[in-house]
Amino acid sequence: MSSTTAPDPHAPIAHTKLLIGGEWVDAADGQEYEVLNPANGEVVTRVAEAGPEDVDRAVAAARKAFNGAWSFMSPLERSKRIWRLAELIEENAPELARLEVLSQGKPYSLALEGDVPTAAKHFYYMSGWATKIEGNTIPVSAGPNQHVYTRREAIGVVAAIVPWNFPLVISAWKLAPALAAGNTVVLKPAETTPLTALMLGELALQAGIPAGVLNVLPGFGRRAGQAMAEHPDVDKVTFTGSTMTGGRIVDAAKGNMKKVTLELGGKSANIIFPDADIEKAIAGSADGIFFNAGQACAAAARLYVHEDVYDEVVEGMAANARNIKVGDGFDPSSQIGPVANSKQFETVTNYLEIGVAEGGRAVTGGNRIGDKGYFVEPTVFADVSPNDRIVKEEIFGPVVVAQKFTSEEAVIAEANDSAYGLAGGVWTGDVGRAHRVSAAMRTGTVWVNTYGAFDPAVPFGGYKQSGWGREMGHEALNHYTEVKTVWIDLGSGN
Ligand code: TXE
Repeated sequence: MSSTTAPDPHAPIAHTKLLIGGEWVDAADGQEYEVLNPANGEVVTRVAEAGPEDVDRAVAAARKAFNGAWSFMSPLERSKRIWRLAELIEENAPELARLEVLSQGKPYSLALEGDVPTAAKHFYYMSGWATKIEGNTIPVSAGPNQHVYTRREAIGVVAAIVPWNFPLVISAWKLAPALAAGNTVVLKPAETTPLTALMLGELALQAGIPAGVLNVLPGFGRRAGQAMAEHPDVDKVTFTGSTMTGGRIVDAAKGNMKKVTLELGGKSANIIFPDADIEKAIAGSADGIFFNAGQACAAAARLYVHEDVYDEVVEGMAANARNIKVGDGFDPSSQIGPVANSKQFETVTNYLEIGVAEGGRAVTGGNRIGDKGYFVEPTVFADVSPNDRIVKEEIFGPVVVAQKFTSEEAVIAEANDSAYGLAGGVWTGDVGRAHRVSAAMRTGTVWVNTYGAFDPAVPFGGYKQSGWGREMGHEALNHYTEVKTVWIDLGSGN
């Protein structure tokens, strides 16, 4: 915990309206909804609820800014303002962290020292790219005196739809490259966690990012989100969330063939070989699943342990789980907070029952904690079978399922036996094995002797049903640009 004074959960919240074209406005139909604190169910505030008419207004504002101020700004100016936004995020870290805890539930220290600086880093990193988006000159064989080159141009108006597990960080994953490439954005935070996105909108204005470049619409997925994905004047949708909703977005985007990138669910396999540093593997694997109460798309949810070290690892994971202090995010001793909303709490507790019904053995955990708020015990299920629902399906809570394996070949087959392909982990002291298994895993990321490491420069995304495209790094930037080919016949000069 940093030395910053403890935040006041009841201090006023500055922004609860929609941000459209640089103005804070009510929803066109006057709708509002309550944001609840997942630690106690209390109403944190009411926010304006965007509907289709507000989406129209926000898209129009984004289009105007795209055709106007933002396009006319030099790459260097754009870069400086994105950099300034990163600085403002750092300068406002305590308030951003407070807002994140209020509606998401995570520990304040984690928000303050993790989420907020991470969000800033994405803007710092991407600000540098704004001045380095280059095309190529291409030698062609089609004839003499042909001059062919490409330009990378902004796509236009981007609809960014984000979830509730890392509201600020995932907004940054999308906004930073979108803005660096010169796009304008309509951002819809998840309905339960709109507060940091709204503050980000305020900070973008303070950073000199022109009105309309970033519009923020709190609202519900089936209403505002759907309207954004369907909107005929949106050029691209970038989405993070469930695979099921990703499918709906693809359908909705078809109308005008929007570009779509999706970062979806996962059920990542984490493999511990007997030649690994077992103590380090246990600590990393526990953090890989219990961090953020298991609400991470890349969570190390399926644990595969070699038979020689299985009992030791399972017991080590259970001991680690038992030691985790679960509590209100504003309690400095809390290491993980509640599950972030009532719907997700029902999902997780339902899976705990399914796990037992399927014959899984809860070595530790398996229950909710208390009867107020959405707290769930960190849970280790052992003796599960490959076809159990708790092994196949994404739980998205602090629940790990452990299985025993006997050979490298067998564990690779089991690890890859998943509809998802987001990430995976390998713990081994054998460098050959590390590379062999990494190459064999059908996932967008493989961590070796570590888990859950991220950096704004490093691409992240899924194989199979875990998504389309990549977040972060230069790869992400490409998803926010169109490639234009310019082909010129230079003539003969005669
Ligand atoms: O997700 P949704 P939910 C997984 C996790 C979780 C499950 C359900 O397994 O249990 O998804 O969570 C917006 N058109 N992940 O229901 O629906 C919605 O408003 C447009 C994994 O909360 O995917 C929110 O902003 N938008 C994940 C966002 O989609 C729509 C993170 C995510 O909500 C929409 C979160 C629609 N028709 C959940 N319907 C990850 N990959 O990290 C909803 N939304």
